[in-house]
Amino acid sequence: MSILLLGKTQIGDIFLRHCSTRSVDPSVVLSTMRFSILLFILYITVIDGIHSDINLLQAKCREGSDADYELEQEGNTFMCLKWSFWTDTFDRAKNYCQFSGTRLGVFDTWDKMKILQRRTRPTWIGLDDIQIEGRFHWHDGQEFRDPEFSGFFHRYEPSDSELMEDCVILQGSLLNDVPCSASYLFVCEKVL
Ligand SMILES: [Ca+2]
Ligand SMILES: [Ca+2]
Repeated sequence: MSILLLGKTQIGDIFLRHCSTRSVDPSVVLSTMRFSILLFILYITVIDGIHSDINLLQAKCREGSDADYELEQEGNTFMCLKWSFWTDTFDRAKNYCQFSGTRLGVFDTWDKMKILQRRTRPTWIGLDDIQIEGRFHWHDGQEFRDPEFSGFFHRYEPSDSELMEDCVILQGSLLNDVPCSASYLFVCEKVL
């Protein structure tokens, strides 16, 4: 409180006396203080910007009639996802997502795979080789190519076992192709 009662000149005098008794150059101290304040303002501005971007994505993720979509983050990657709590065939799961204007989840980077791997139960994702055997496509149209996506599947998968495995699930921590007629949980992705 007593500091508030001091005038600007008195504060300046105290500062100069403090510097001279400690043999410190006042201009160096002042420029260091100015630099620190600038850094602090910059930090606050950046953090504030990041928070408002996340809030914007969160709002976009939850807009619409289906309120079950949640924003999930891994590093700089954000995905807007809805995890089913019931099982269904691949086609029915795909149709369910499309009916809500979304798609089966496309997990085409390791950050996205890390989001998928938070789930432990087998789950359909947006990847299949239904059209051409052996050529998998993500449900954003992108082809699944090696070596770009090497390591996404389990060892010795995709196996197309008994020539009838065209749809992909998360199984354990990696992917496996299985018959599309099987029933699993699934994940829809709203593109932000
Ligand atoms: Ca196949
Ligand atoms: Ca397989």
